[in-house]
Amino acid sequence: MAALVVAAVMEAAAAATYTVGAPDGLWDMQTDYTQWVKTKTFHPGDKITFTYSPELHDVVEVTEAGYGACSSANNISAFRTGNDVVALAAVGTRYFLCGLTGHCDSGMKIRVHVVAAAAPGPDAAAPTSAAAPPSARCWWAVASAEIAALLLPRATVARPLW
Ligand SMILES: [Cu+2]
Repeated sequence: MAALVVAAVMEAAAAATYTVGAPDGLWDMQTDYTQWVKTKTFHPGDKITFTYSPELHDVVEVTEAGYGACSSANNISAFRTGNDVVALAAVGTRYFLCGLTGHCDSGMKIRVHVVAAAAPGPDAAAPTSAAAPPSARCWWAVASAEIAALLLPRATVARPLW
């Protein structure tokens, strides 16, 4: 039973890969990424894929300040293959934008919150080991039972039916 529960939790926590903007868009100038991320919950181990035409766009990972200012001047990393897979390795917030002039200002930016996977609940409380001590047999109960056992046959014998 415990193994089944663990397996179920592992299944629920399996890493996922999300294509940014999909299914209604991709990495483009039309998609509302604020809306898109609201439909997802990102956990460490998940990946996001930016799919786009490298002639039209790129992907730059930036700091929060860079995200706010639409500036890739102090970028963390840059991608431009058109099919860029980014691993969300740890809890935290990641910021990406398109580095082409004007694209970020037009909304081509995304902020991804990576949150811890729901932890399995605390282990069920171990069954209490404070079992009631074995009930002591009262000496008087034992004694009276033995006395009765001794007396009963004699009583029977002592009263022949003739
Ligand atoms: Cu662009």
